[in-house]
Amino acid sequence: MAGGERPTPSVPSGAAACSGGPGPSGDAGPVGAGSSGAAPVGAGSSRAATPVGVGSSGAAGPVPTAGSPRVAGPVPTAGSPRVAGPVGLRHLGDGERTLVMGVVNVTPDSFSDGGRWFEPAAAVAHGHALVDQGADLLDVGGESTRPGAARVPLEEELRRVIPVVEALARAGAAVSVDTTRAAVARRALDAGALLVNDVSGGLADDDMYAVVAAAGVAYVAMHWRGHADVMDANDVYDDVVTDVRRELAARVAAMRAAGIRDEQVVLDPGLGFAKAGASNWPLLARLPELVGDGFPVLVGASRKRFLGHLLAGPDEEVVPPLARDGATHAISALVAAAGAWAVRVHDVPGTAHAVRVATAWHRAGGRICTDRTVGRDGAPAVGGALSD
Ligand code: PMM
Repeated sequence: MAGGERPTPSVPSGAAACSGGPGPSGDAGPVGAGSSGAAPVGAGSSRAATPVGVGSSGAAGPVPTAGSPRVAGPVPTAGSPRVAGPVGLRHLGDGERTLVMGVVNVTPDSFSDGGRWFEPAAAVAHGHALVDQGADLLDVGGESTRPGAARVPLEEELRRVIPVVEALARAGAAVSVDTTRAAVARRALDAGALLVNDVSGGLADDDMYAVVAAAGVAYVAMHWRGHADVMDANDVYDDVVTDVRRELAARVAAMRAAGIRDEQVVLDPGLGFAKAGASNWPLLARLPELVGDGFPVLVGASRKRFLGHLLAGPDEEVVPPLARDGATHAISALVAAAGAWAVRVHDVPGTAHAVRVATAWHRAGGRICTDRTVGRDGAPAVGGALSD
């Protein structure tokens, strides 16, 4: 197993991420270069929250750096050519641009578009429309993960997802399957999917890693602390960024042990999952820390609740999902500028523009960096800064 041969270097804290100006094509130094040698900020924090309804997620250190020298380094930059995509997807995009993953929810009850693409023909037509609008990838899912949602039986998930994956893949689209079930992943890969997007990071189905390892395909491991019925109760963190990185590190260790190679792995901070509101913002503001861990990063902020709360007017009425696209575009530009590999969104045209803005920003020498300092108690002070 290639992954098992790799050392697990310490992770740059990101605290010095503003130093040095990256060139538009500036490759990072070797793996682990730029690490101050100090222990990662906040690593080893003793107060780990206990997720509800999930077994121990492990208490490893922050995410081990991936082996590729093209992705390591302390200064994540916009649309960075340093962030190679996962295996099987490197033909997408121009290598410098954050990719746009368009959402195809074949569900009656997803929070922002539930029911609109529930019929297979409508879902396939929607997928084609998203590609025409600029989507690089299509993420097909058959189970809503909105807070409180009930689980869908396996056979029903298969019935919803497989024909849509098959039709879109046959037409030449790069298709991802959004599932926590190994059996669905297996069937979707047989039907032509190139990537498995697992919001549970492998915690929901013990067979998932074996399927992904055997297929050798790209795999998104999202930060997750339990199914939709319990996730809001799990929004308990000491320092959310450090805790999420530590829990993702445990997933990386488990993936390596199961034979999944680093080049297959994409990590995702899991916005909105066990992050009801305020917890989402540090994960965005300090995204360079996760990007700096060396794996491609996917961000799924699209139309999520925390944006509805952000945009609420004086009456405090939460803005509905379809009115959250402008905020989603802004986040897409920011995380693209911070080095995200891809953004998962419902509204593709605006996001395609947003990531192009980020690429232009990067090519002109702009960068986003963290500007955090370490508090007296050793905890990081949350903060992000834009600089150009
Ligand atoms: N969010 C949703 C579904 N799948 N997958 C990843 N990797 N990351 C996410 O943030 C994510 C996801 C929920 O959104 P939806 O109900 O609109 O699909």
